[in-house]
Amino acid sequence: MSYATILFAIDGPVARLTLNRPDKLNSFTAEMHGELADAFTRIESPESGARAVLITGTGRGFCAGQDLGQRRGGEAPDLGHTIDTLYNPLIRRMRALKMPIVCAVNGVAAGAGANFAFACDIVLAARSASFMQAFARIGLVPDSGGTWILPRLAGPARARALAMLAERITAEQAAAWGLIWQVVDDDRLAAEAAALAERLAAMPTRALGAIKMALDAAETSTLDAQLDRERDLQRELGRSADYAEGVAAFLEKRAPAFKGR
Ligand code: T3D
Repeated sequence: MSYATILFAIDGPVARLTLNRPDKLNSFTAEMHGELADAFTRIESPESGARAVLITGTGRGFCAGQDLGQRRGGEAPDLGHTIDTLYNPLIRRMRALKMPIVCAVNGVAAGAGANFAFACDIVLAARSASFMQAFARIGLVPDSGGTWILPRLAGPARARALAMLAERITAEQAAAWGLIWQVVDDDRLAAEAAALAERLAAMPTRALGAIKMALDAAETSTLDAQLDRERDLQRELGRSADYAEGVAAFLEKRAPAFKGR
């Protein structure tokens, strides 16, 4: 499938999605949002065979957020409209996707680009990469879930300073603050992220989707409600082919062959 602003391929069980506007640090345009939406529709299709997604960017940036060239001059734009129709559906879709999303942050991730990365399930970053909640520099509030995810990942004190000061932080700082999973050497990023996506794609997909859903739900649940949710999920997963295979493989002392069912 060929797109103008992203590269997209479903390679066996791994869907690879690469932002591809390197001269503008892969910043988001309406066209890119449309292409991402189309790619996610393909990934979600039961025929896709995808069981994990790998997201990265081309060139020296990961994503610099909204393309500000599209906001030049003229009348004040209705940003609520673009958030409502483009950014929020993208983040909601990523969080609802019933398979893990690995993000390989290859360079600067700024504005909505940073929060797009944080909406993925496991984030690796190149040692030279950086993160910036650029919004306050242009008079905006962190969007794409930034005000929700930052305090949860980094704690309220760091979230406030990150959002208000809009300073650029290193990948190592981001890892030390719990914003991302791991920093890897630049020349190892692509290989390590691909290996991680392939590893996740071979795991019991329904269980990974349930983990993702349960952890997100826990953010707004009581312990009581969460215990009930875990019971319900365990009941459902206990009837899955992958659970039967996992137990059989353990008892037979062999590697499991999960099918994502
Ligand atoms: O509008 C809505 O719909 C609401 C939604 C908003 C969501 C948002 O994301 S708001 C936040 C938007 N993003 C920013 O404010 C970040 C702007 N970019 C920067 O601050 C810096 O570029 C970086 C810190 C990301 C990287 O700095 P540096 O020095 O490494 O690179 P650079 O030289 O600034 O950028 C390289 C090129 O990319 C340059 O183009 P040129 O001069 O070589 O032709 C630059 O203009 C372009 N670029 C970088 N970011 C953007 C961009 N072009 C358009 N939009 C960008 N966001």
